Amino acid sequence: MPRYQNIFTQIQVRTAPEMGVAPLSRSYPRTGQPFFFYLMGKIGAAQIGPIYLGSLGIASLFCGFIAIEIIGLNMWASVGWDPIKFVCHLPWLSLAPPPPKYGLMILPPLQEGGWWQIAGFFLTTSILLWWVRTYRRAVQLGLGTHVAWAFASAIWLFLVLGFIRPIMIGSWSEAVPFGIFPHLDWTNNFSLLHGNLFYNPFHCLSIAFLYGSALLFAMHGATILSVTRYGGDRELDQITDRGTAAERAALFWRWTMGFNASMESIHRWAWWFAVLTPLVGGIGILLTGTVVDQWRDWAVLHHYAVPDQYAAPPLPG
Ligand code: 07D
Ligand code: 07D
Repeated sequence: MPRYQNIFTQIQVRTAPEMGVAPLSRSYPRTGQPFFFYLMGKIGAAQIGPIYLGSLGIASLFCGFIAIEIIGLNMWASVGWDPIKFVCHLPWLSLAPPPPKYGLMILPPLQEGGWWQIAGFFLTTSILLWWVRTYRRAVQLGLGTHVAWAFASAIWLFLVLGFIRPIMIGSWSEAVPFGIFPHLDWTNNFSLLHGNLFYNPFHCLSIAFLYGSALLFAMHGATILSVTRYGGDRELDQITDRGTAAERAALFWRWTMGFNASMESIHRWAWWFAVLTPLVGGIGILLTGTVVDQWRDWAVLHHYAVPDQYAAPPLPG
């Protein structure tokens, strides 16, 4: 049975479902009767399941469900329980954190941020449990824990935005509201209140890593797709069947830009760029309102902006 399928692999094999390797130590059995789905086979593996849920997975989904339920019901209540309004207005509905007068109070009145706090607690617990699950599944399969640490980087930014920074400032009101457009309004207001986030060097770094991630992803995806005709998508075979796809791919980059990553290092480049995006971003957010209140004033102070918006700083000397 072919193990590596990509978008160009035309044949979909229908045979006994593959159950995967046995886990290294005792764990729950995998659940669900596996089945084949033709359309999924067009974009990945056609076999769906079995899945490993385990106690952490169930606890995480349970907490996530409670969080979504609290957010959804509060939003629905805010339009007078009208189902049509709920659906039509959903992107604009909000569940906001407590107002500033409650500071860091645990469980203020439910209608004044109490529900936000309970939902936040369950959402955070759900995300942390899912993190432990990714870590434990990797260890069980004898893998490295790279996925878990990359996820931890996103969780760092999430915790800075909704937990660590509000605690450092002393008010839950600093945290992000739940809601599709409301969280964008919060993002915009955050930048305006703190004197233009573009002057925060960690925001700059985060953007460079974000754009860099997109560039690297495009380069790597394009490179591998361009050598699938030589079996380049079968990454494992490339270790033994040398002289075809991987070498051509590397040579392409050496010839076009003078330097080529190796088959291993390109994945380290991608991992680091992606991980550094929220990691440096979280540092930038944590510094805002704690160490630096107004980023443009701070830039003026450090001579990379002048008080006049449209003038460049003078040259040194
Ligand atoms: C494609 C993987 C799949 C994930 C998806 C998102 C939810 C939310 C809503 C319960 C790439 C699932 C969405 C579970 C359900 C409710 C009310 C990942 C992929 C499809 N944002 N943000 C979005 C979150 C912050 C910002 C979209 C989450 C910060 C801007 C979606 C968080 C700031 C824009 C979303 C979070 C910020 C968005 C698409 C958490 C600064 C957009 C996300 C937990 C970083 C874009 C209408 C996407 C948009 C968008 C989710 C935090 C800024 C709703 C879960 C506070 C400027 N954000 N965001 O595809 O279209 O991610 O908004 O921290 O323009 Mg956001
Ligand atoms: C949100 C990590 C948490 C997510 C987790 C996932 C679920 C379930 C469900 C799959 C995204 C939880 C998952 C709940 C999923 C299913 C079904 C990562 C998150 C744990 N900015 N900006 C960034 C740009 C401006 C502002 C980063 C560009 C303006 C604020 C990024 C521009 C103002 C914050 C970035 C621009 C402003 C940011 C986010 C351009 C608004 C942040 C990186 C071209 C007017 C965040 C330091 C990331 C940050 C951030 C890009 C402009 C405000 C690089 C390109 C000036 C307040 N901005 N920004 O990975 O870290 O997010 O800042 O104008 O907090 Mg910005």
